[in-house]
Amino acid sequence: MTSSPSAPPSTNQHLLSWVTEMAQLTKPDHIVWCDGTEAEKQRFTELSVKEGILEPLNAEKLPGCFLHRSNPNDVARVEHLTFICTPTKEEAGPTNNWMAPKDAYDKLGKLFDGSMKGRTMYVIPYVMGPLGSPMSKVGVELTDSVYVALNMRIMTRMGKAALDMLGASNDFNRGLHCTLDVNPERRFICHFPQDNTIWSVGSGYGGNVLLGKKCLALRIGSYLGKKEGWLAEHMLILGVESPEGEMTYVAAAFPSACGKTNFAMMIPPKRFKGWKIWTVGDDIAWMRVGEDGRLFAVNPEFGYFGVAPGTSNESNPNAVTTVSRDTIFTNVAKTPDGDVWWEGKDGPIPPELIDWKGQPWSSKSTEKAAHPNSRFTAPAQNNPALSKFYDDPAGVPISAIIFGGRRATTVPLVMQAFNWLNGVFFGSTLGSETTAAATGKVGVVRRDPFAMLPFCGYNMGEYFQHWLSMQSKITNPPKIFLVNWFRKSKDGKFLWPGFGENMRVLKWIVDRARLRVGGQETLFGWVPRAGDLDLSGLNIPSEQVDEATNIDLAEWKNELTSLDEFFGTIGDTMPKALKLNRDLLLARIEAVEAAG
Ligand code: TSX
Ligand code: MN
Repeated sequence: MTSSPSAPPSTNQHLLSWVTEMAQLTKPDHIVWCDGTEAEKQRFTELSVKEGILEPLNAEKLPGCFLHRSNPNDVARVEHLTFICTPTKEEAGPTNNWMAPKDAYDKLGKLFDGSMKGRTMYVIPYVMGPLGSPMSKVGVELTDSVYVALNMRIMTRMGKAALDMLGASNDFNRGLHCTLDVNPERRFICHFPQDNTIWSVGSGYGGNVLLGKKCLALRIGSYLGKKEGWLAEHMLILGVESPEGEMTYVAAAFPSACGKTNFAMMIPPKRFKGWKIWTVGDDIAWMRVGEDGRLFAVNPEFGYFGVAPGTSNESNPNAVTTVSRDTIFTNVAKTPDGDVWWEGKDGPIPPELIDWKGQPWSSKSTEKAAHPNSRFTAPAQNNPALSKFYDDPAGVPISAIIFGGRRATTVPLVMQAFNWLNGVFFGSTLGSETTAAATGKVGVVRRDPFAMLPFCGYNMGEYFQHWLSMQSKITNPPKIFLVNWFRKSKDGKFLWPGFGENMRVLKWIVDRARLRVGGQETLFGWVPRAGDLDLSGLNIPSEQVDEATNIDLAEWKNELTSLDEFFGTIGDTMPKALKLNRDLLLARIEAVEAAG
């Protein structure tokens, strides 16, 4: 027999028998084992173009880039169809949808039965995390989507390397995905933490089908982290290099639409000549305690699955370079000469486009040309600011953890937690204010603790407790900070310029973590005193910075009322220490008020 790409390249009996079992269920016509080679990428790409799954783009402007349009009913993650399937409902907790494992296997099993008839099953072995790292995990995704195979090739270490790492072990995540007919009525994303298994049906969209990312690296990962004593977090990782070559690593959690990718790839302003930001990751951090008691982080991913709209040379030049080659664009608009376009891209708005649905679009159109959740899938190696340690099996030592939200009021530009408890409290309070477009109600805070509400694979109160409990293991802990780039003046203008200017805040954070800059104690944390933040060369009035950094006790009193309500929704697993911390802050505000 000649060697064929479809012959199983593995002798792992656990893997082979599971693939056979899943093939008996889904009944594909063909099975293709992915090896991760360049030749395979070529084949998959040609097939995708032939089948209309990918559209070639202008090879001169965007070498190696392609456009995919998803079904218009399938453009985002579906939280209401995402389930944590633990033996008891309590394990999933009140913030997750729950299905009993047997019910979920039965229900989805019926949908999977014969679902790949006439189709090809791709077997995608992949590693989340650097090869050879004790923190890395192997997954295998079975899918009927060649688009998934091509995306997984960018987002993970995919193919032979994963089979080599797995060896004869039974320790791998079992992922099964079938696109079906992309009917929202038959769309489910089910996680079985106890079985290290993920079943996804009825969607072709990234977050629902690239099972290594949100499903494994966060939902299953967080469950394993709790069980095994580490942290799987929705955090970027970056290195700050000083002109003297000193490196400081920070991890940062922000809810969606706060500019995590922009922050991870930030370019410092002119004033910070010689300073450099290096990207380790833009979305997910796996962190464990090292032998020296510090927290070490790896980025489990190998690429960026980022939101396209708003990406420009103004907001993120490194991302613009990153997506200029070997990138898959999903649901963006296309120019007549085969370039891509989205709202918030540089330059004039093209007069005519093909919109994300494939329809002609003109600048008179009232509809958006690119879908607001349109994406790029791009290799990390394309990023000019990629840290040389992004692939280091040991990870990078984290000196500071930053939590951030999108808040028009209350939360100051930056504040350092007094201690670990206070820092975990910051994380538990994260949230974003809703904009009129989203709900019609402006200024309502939607809580997203640790930016993990949609991604925690178990009970949120127990997750908070896990964070509190990690303190005893991390004998050399990072300092914890809360930031807010989005505070507004009374007349609704952003007070802080943000973007590259965030370097000024980051420098204070680095210097605080290294115990070499001052701060002022407030009721809620340490804040920079006048002169502690380097504002040289920044062309904004000092009163505006004062307003951005101000702490208003009346606003905080409202905040604590809102938090009491939110903590109540977590149920009886809500750690008492966090509730008491909230009560303590209220008591201290009331004492200040009583003193007049
Ligand atoms: O990503 C953002 N960051 C972090 C950058 C490192 N965004 C975009 C958020 C949507 C994804 C920001 N938007 C940031 C920010 O720091 N700040 C703002 C708010 C803002 C918007 C426009 C201006 C200023 C602030 N424009 C001018 O001041 C001219
Ligand atoms: Mn994310």
